[in-house]
Amino acid sequence: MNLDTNGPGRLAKAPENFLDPAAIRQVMAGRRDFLRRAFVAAGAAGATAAVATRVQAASAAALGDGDPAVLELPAHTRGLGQPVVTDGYGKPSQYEANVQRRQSPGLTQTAQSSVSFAPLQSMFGIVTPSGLHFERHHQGWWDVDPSKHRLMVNGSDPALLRKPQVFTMDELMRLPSVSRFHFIECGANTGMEWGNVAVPTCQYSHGMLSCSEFTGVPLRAVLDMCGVDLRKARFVLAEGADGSSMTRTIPMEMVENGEVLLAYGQNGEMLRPENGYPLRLVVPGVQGVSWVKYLRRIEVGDKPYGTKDEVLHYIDLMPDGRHRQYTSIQECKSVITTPSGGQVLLDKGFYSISGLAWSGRGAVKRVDVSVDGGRNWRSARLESPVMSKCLTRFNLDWVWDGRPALVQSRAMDDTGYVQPSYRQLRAVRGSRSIYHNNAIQTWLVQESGEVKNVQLS
Ligand SMILES: Nc1nc2c(c(=O)[nH]1)N[C@H]1C(S)=C(S)[C@@H](COP(=O)(O)O)O[C@H]1N2
Ligand SMILES: [Mo]
Repeated sequence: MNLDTNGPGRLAKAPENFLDPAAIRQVMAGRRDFLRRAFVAAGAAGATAAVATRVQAASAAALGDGDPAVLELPAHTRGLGQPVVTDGYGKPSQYEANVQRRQSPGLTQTAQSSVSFAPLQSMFGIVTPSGLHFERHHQGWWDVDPSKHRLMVNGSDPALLRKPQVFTMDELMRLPSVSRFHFIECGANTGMEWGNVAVPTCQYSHGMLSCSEFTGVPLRAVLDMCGVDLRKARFVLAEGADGSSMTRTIPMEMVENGEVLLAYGQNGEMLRPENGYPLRLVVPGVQGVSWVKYLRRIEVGDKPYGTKDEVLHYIDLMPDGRHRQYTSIQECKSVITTPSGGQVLLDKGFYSISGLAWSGRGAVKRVDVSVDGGRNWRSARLESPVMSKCLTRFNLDWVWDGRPALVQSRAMDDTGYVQPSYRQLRAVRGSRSIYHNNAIQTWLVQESGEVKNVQLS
C-alpha cells in the first residue's frame, strides 16, 4: 500500500465502522482520493433542494473544489425532523448497523446451545450496551413471565437454614438494593486460542466479555432473612429455571462479604431476556457460568455439590493429563481493541491505542503496552472510573511509523499478579485446555496497515 505521508497528528481511524470491504480494497490499492470522491458523490446525490443547490453553486464558485460536507446544507438543516416517540424504545443509528454481537460460524452444532460474541472493537468506555451483551445459552433463552417466576431458598438440611422461603419478584424487588459495575467473562473466553491462532478479530478472541451496572439484593441479606447458620452452611447451590439445569456451587465466603447479588437490573433497566430476565445471580470476579440466569433456587449446604457443570465441564486440563476443578476466578487479563485484528490503519501517524483490562481478584493497578512484541513497555493511562472486578479502559498515544508493529498489553491487578505471556501460561497449563486463557494478546500491524492476530512463541 502506498501510505499517505501526512505527518503525525492526522488520525485515520480503523475503518470498519464506515468503510465496506470494497472501499477498503480501493484505499489499499492506492486510491487515496477515494474517500474524498465518495463523499462528493454522496453529497451530489443528496443535493436536490433548489436552495441547497444555489448555496453549493455559490460556495463552489467562491472556494473552488471545497468539501461538499461543509458547503452543502443537508436535509436535516433545512427540514423538519422526526417527532418524539417515533420509537417508544430508541434504537441505535442506522449507520451503526454493523455493530452487532456475532456467532462464530461452525463453532457449535446448534444455535440454542451456543454463544454470541460482543463487538469489543466498536465500544467505548467500559459499559456494554445491553443489546450487545455477549450471550451464552446451554439450552436457548426465554422471556420468562416475572409474575410467575419464583425464587426458592432452602437448605440441604433444616439445621443450615431455619426458615426456607419462596419469593416472588415483587417480594425481592421491595428489599433494599445495591447497584454495582462488574464484568462478566465466560471461562471459555479466548479458549479457541490455546493451541494456536484461531480467530481473526478481538470480537471472536475476547468477546465473551461484557460489563454492566447490575442492580439487585445481596444474597447475604436474603439468606439472613431465611435464618442461615453461617458456621455450618459454607456453600451455596444456584439453580436456573431453563432446560439446561444449570447448577453451580458458590463458596459462602463470596456471599458473606455481600458481593454476590440476586440481580434484576442491568444498566438501569430490567435484565434482558437473553441475560436471564427476570433474575440472575451476579458473582463478581467469577467465570460467567456461575452467574446463573433465570435463577429459581438457592440451596445452602455444607460441602461443594459436584454438579455436572463443575465436575465434568468448566475444568482445566493440565499437561500431565489431570484436571483442575473449581478454578472459577477469572485472573487478570487485558486486550487491545484498537488497533486489533481485522482493522486496517489507513495512514501513518497518530493513533490512540485503546483497550480493556480486568481482574477477578480486584482492581486493575497498571497496564503496560508494547509495540515491539514485548521488548519495550510503556504504561498506559487508566481512565476513570477504575473499579474492582470491573472492566477498566486504558489508552496510550502512539505514532505509527508505517513499519510492522507487534502490539500487546499486559495488565497487573492490585494483588500484584501480572498477566502472563503465552510462553509463561503454557509452561504451567499446557496448550490443550479450553478454559481460563488469560495470556497476553498480540496484534501484528503489517506494513499494509492490515492488523492480524498472531502469537509469539
Ligand atoms: N440458566 C442458565 N444460566 C446460565 C447459563 C445457561 O445456559 N443457563 N449459561 C452460563 C454461562 S456458561 C455464561 S458464560 C453466562 C453467560 O451470561 P450471558 O448470556 O448473560 O452473557 O451465563 C451463565 N448462566
Ligand atoms: Mo460460559
